[in-house]
Order: sequence, then C-alpha cells, then structure tokens
Amino acid sequence: MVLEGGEGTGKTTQADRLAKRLSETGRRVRVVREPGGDPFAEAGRELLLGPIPRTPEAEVLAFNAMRAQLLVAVVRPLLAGGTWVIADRGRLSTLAYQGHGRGVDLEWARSVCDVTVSLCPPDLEVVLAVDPAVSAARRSARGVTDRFEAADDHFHQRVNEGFATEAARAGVAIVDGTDAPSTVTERLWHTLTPRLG
Ligand code: T5A
Repeated sequence: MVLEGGEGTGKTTQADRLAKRLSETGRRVRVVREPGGDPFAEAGRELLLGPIPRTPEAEVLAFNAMRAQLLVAVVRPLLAGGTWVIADRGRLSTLAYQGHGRGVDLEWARSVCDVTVSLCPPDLEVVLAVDPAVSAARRSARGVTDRFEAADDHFHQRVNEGFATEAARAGVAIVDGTDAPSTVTERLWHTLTPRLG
C-alpha cells in the first residue's frame, strides 16, 4: 500500500497507525518512506531534500532512481517473504511535485514513473487530502525542514491539485485526512478491508 498526499496531510502518522493495526491481526508489517528506505536511498534523500540547485527533470530521474533502489532492494524481498509493506509516498508524489508543481512535462514524467513502478507495482494507492489551511497550519506548527516544505503556497496549491488530477486519472481513492487521526485510520482501514482476505 502506498500513502500519498501533500505536506502535513498525515501520511507518516497514518502509515504508523495502519502498521500497528495490521500487526495486531498477526501480519508482519514494515513502513518505508520515499525518498529513502535503505542506505543508498537515504543518501539520495539528503541530496534531494537539500539546497543544491537542480533541474526538475533531473529531480524526476533522481526520485525514480531512489524509488528503484527501494523497490528492488527492500520492498520486493519483504513482499516475497510475506511482509506487508506500507510506503510513505510513491510515484504520484513525483507527478504532483515535479509534474504539476515544477512544470515537468507530465507525459514524460508518467512514463519514467511507469517504468520504475513496473519493478514492483503497488497493490493499493491512496491519496490523503486536507484543506490547504489545515496543511499550512500543520506545516507552520512544525517549522520549515526541507526545500519542498519551504516552497510558497502557490506551489503547494499546484501540488494538491496535481494529486487530485493524478488520482482521478489513475482511479486512486482520495481519503479526507482532516479529522482526528483515529477517524482517518478508520477510513483508510475501510479501503484496505477488501485486501485482508
Ligand atoms: N518529494 C517526494 C517529491 O518532490 N517527489 C517525489 O517523488 C517524492 C517521493 C519528502 C519530500 O520530498 C518531496 C515531497 C516532500 O516535500 P517527507 O518528509 O518524507 O518529505 O514528507 P512530508 O510530506 O514532508 O512529510 P510530512 O511530515 O510533512 O507530512 P505527513 O507525513 O503527511 O504528515 P505527518 O503524519 O508527519 O503529520 C504532520 C503533522 O501533523 C500532525 C502530526 O502530529 C504532525 O505534527 N497530524 C495531525 N494533526 C491533527 N489531526 C490529524 N489527523 C493529524 N495527522 C497528522
């Protein structure tokens, strides 16, 4: 399962809550994050979230390189061993941030993401969405921590619209993340239920 969405929508909070709930049913569960998840991809994360200038096209390829590393080195072996994997971000983040946010050609970005994700396609993707004011309040409560969080409100608006557009295009469910964490977990659990067997 991949949890997607803009800044402060609650992905990390919900990934941990879902992992706990799944493990209570006797399943082995692991939460991974993008970019990151193993030593090479964590080194890439530092570069990608850092201040060194780069083109948005290079960003698409670099996020996808880190994605390939995570999928092949970590996710595939976990799934093969029977562990459930919850990923904090995936391909829709590249389309929303680099495509809609930074203006990269969407067809090109989609084709790069498709090639990468074919290495280990997700069973389920869900976008968490919150009102922009809620996201802004959560972000400002936490303070600026990386180059994307520091971008202006127009950028975040394009990113949020991008998630909505890409989710509709790909038939991905959008779940409201504005309410209390336990309520949001219930909503997400509902999307998972058909896959629990
Ligand atoms: N990126 C990533 C790209 O540009 N392209 C890509 O292809 C990929 C994969 C990653 C950055 O990289 C960019 C996007 C990102 O900017 P990150 O730190 O991994 O950065 O991701 P962020 O989205 O920045 O992580 P956040 O922490 O901002 O958002 P989350 O995970 O959605 O939110 P979470 O759970 O950490 O919660 C944020 C705050 O809100 C509170 C939490 O306690 C926390 O303080 N909160 C709630 N409060 C009230 N009610 C709820 N329901 C709440 N849920 C959480």
